[in-house]
Amino acid sequence: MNDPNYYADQHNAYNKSQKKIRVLDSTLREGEQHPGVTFTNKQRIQIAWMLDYFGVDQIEISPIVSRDHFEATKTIIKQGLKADIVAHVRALKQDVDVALKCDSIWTATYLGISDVHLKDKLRITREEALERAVETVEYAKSHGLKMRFTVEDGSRADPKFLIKVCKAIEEAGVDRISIPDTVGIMRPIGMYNLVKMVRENIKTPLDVHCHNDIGFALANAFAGCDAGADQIHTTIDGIGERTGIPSLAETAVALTYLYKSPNDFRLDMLVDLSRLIEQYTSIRPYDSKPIVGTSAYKHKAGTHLAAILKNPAAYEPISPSVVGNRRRIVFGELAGKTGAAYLMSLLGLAKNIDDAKAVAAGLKNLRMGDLIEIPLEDRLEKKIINDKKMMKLDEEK
Ligand code: HCA
Ligand code: CU
Repeated sequence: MNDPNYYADQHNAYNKSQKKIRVLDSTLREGEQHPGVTFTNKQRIQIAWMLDYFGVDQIEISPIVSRDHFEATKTIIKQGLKADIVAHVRALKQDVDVALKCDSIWTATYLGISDVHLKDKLRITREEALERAVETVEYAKSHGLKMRFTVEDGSRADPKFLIKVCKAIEEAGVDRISIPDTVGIMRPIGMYNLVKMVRENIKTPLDVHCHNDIGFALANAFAGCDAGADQIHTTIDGIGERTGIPSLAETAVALTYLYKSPNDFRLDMLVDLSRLIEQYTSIRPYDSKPIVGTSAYKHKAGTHLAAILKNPAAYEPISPSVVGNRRRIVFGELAGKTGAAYLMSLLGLAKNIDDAKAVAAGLKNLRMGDLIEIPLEDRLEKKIINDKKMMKLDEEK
C-alpha cells in the first residue's frame, strides 16, 4: 500500500456517485457584495481570464449594478472564453434586456420566494411571484437566452410553493435552477433533503449556492451534490455577502481529491488567485485558511517535524506544490531534537545527538516562541530521506 490516503479514499468512496460536478465562480458578482470589495474593470477582466484559465465552468457577473459593471460584462463576454459568462440580474424583463444588451448567451435571474422575502422585501403575493418567475423565464427563452433561475431564500420557503415554482419554470423552459441557502441556515443533511426533494420533482439541472453564516457552506454544497445537484457556486477565498460562500480553492480541491470528479482544473493557480484578490481588495485571508493560507503547510511540533523530514505525507493530505502553496517548517520551543538537528545541518554544523538535544533544550529555555521559518521544498525531501546520518539520529531516539 503506497498511497497514504488509500483507506481514507475508501471511506470517502462509500455511496459516492462518480458524476462530474461543475463549478460556477461568482467572485465578480457575489464576491463584489463583500464589504470592502470593488474591482476596476481591468481587474474584472483579468479575474475572468484567470478563472477561465483555471478551468471553472461558469463565471457570474452582474451587469445591472453600474455602468462599469455593464461594460465589464460586455467586454468579458467578447473575450470568447471557454467558461460560460452568466449575467446575473433580477427577475424583471427590464433586467433581462440589460443582459441581452451585453450580448449574453447565459443569464441568471433571482426572485425571493420565502414568505419573509415575498411579504417584507418584495411586497408581492405568492401568485404574483409565480407569475413573475414564469414570465421572466418565458421572456428570456423567447429571446434565445440560456437561463438559470434562482429561487432565492429557497431553504426557508414553503416546500410546496418551492416545488410549484420549480415546476412552472421548468415548463417554461428554464435551463438550470439554483437552490440557494441564502442565509446559511442549513445543516448538511438538511441541504441534502432539500435538494433531494427538488430532484425528485423536477429534471432540470441544479446549482447549489450555500452561504456560510454558521460555517457549513462547503459541507452543505457537497451534501446538495450528493442529493443530485451538479454545480457548486464559489468565489475566490469565499468572499461574498456577510460571511460568503464556499471558496474556489476548497471546492476545487475537494472535487478533485475527495469526490474524484473529472475536471481540468489548474490547481496550482489556487494560491496565486487568492493572492490576486488580496492585492485587489486588501482583504488578507486568515493564516490557517485551508489550501491557500500561509499556515496551511507549516509544520511546527517536534514530532511533526521529525515525520515531515522523512515523509511530508505523514502530516499533509496533498502536497503544497499541487495547489501552488509552499511547505515551511517552524523552529522554536517545540522543534525537538530532530528539528534542532535539521536546523544545525542547514547552518553547516556537524550533527550529533547530544548537540541536537542541547540546541532543542536551548530553544525551549529561550521561551521566545517561534524563532524562524524555513521552506522545505519537495526536492529537498529526497535528499533528506537519503541522509543516512539523519536516519541514524532518529534510530537513536
Ligand atoms: C443575491 C442572492 C443570492 C443569489 C444566489 C443565486 C443568494 O445576493 O442576489 O443566484 O444562485 O444567496 O440567494 O446570492
Ligand atoms: Cu448569495
